[in-house]
Amino acid sequence: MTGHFITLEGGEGSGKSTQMRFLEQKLNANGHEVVLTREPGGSPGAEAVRHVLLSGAAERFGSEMEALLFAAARADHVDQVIRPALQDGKVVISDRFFDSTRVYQGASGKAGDELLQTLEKLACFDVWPQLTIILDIDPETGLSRVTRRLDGKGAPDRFEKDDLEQQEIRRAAYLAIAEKEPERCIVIDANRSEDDVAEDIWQAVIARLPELAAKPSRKKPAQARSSRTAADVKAEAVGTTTRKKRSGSSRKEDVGSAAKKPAARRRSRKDEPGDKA
Ligand code: ATM
Repeated sequence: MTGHFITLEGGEGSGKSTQMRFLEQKLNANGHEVVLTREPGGSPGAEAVRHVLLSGAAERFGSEMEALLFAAARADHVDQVIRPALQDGKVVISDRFFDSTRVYQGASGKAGDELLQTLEKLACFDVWPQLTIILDIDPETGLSRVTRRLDGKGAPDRFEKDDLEQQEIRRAAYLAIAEKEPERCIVIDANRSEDDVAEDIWQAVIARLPELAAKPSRKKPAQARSSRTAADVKAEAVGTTTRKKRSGSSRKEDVGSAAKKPAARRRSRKDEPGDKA
């Protein structure tokens, strides 16, 4: 896959949606085609599951059930939207991805690491973020931003209604992920002006993925560095063995045997391509 996959993560009110649009503009100005997407959702099937999750309909079944539903939505999103765009050489930026499940259903819920790792393997297979930008916000500041945003425009969703203590747990969980996976994650202080945050994000992107600072070369797509990093990070995160990627190799050759079955299943699907969020 010749594209690049960047995820944005953070607590409520951290400004992810605004910042992903700023980043899109910078990347477009550098000649890159960008797909903005989000989770839960991003494809028609996943958007249907988003509705169930954010309405709170699954809350009473517990965080493990919610984790399964988020993973089902993610599998569709990856298959229908993210993987095809990466295969086309685009830059995909997703507002939330599997770190949200680790934080919301894991750290601030009851879903265990083993379940979450299995779900990540099933849903993501060979699609792993090369860079995850964690927007770190003081929970009180974040919640007051959400309150201002919601003012008169509807009720908080299933997760926005959680209290300050939960938001503190989530913030700590994001920071712990960044500490554990520094090669994939970068933490940006989001308690500042939008412009300052946007500038730091851009500097982080071009430091980690320098090929994005230049115009894309149609003849020779920049690929080797990023796909190696993604595979390595995946192996580290989920404990699978990785094999060296050969040029022109099939997806089967990219990751360990534990993840081969879902690939065969997905290749046979005839679903409609997903939309952009
Ligand atoms: P947004 O508000 O960023 O659209 O996300 C919807 C909610 O879904 C978000 N909480 N709030 N507010 C976090 C939650 N969520 C999870 O709990 N687990 C997940 O895996 C994902 C992707 C989102």
